[in-house]
Amino acid sequence: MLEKLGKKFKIKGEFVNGGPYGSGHINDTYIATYKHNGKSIKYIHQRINGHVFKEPQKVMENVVRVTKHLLIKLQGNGVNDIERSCLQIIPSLNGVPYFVDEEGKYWRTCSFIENAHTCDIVETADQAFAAGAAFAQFQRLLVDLPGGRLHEIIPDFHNTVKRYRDFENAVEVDRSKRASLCQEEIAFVRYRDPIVSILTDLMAKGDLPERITHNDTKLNNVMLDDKTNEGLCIIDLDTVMPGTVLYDFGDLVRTSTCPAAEDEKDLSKVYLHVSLFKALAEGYISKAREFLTDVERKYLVFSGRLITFEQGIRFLTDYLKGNNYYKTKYEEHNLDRCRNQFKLVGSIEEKESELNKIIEDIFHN
Ligand code: ADP
Ligand code: GN1
Ligand code: MG
Repeated sequence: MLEKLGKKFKIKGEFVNGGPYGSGHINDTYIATYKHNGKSIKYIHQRINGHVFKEPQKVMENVVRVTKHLLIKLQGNGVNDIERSCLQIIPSLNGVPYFVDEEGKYWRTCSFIENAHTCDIVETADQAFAAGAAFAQFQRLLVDLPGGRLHEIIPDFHNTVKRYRDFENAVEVDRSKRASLCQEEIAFVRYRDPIVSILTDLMAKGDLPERITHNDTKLNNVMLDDKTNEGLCIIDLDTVMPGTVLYDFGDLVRTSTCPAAEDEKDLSKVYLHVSLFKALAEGYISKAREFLTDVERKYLVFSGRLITFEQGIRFLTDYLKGNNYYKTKYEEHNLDRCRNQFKLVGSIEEKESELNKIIEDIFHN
């Protein structure tokens, strides 16, 4: 299958082997190795999830605009490892950045970034720092993207009010007859109803600027250099679109400060680790200091709490609706993920004033 697929893209050389790759929840990712002029060259092929991304052409339009701009900026900044610092999209034989198969599914291909890795679970403060710095740099480089507004790939993607409404709707419909099994989690959500509109209200009032944001800043969406462990390249650009930088910082807090997997069932392992948070914030602010407004600064810690809460709501909603959105390995997987996220929300809430103090100290140093 991969060999046949590879022939649809401008790939040089002979197919050697390939297979499934990565641990994402949405798209299907494959790695393929080719031999060209005696050298081994790898590529990533991805089948875009058509259920989640209704207009894959628009996804790829955004990705191409963003990667082209990043490339120019990196060149201008004198970065020497440009090929490994920005995703390189390989066009299809027709010259477009995707190929549509006989089932109507969209595929894309990019160069494989060598000598780099992603982490599913944060292990060291250096990793948290690197992720924070890399995503802030990504936001910074996109501040002057020319052309019109990017496509809003998934409208209301981080609109927590809308996510809350979807959740209430799923409870009411109770399609899979599961609401009775998660009364505690439902109560957890409802108790926090007052916080859901805080960021959307600030955006609506114009107090939070709209910027180009990544919107899926999971730790495993940044490639770290094998040698230096520094952030090298931001990947998974499907949801790059207009948003607030707080969505990105919030998702970094969610995934880079807790030393356990997102689906860890032993909740004693799930908590916000303060020194990881400090490293993440230092990394992020080291590159974002110059463009963050006072309001953005003020809500950094809150964004971690809100985006983690929103993610828990999303997992719970998917569980209630019968697991149609995220890939799952077993029936209760989304419920376990939700419980995990809610445990982390509680931990962030407990430490909120300490974390705000850390942020203030970083800005004053
Ligand atoms: P998903 O949307 O499913 O999360 P990603 O684009 O994040 O898909 O890819 C899944 C994983 O594949 C990543 O976490 C990373 O480890 C690996 N990966 C993706 N793109 C590349 C690349 N260009 N070079 C090397 N590894 C990659
Ligand atoms: C999905 O594709 P992946 O695994 O990087 C999801 C994110 C969630 C994340 C939770 C398009 O990201 O929004 O935060 O799972 N992506 C989409 O792990 O919904
Ligand atoms: Mg990913």
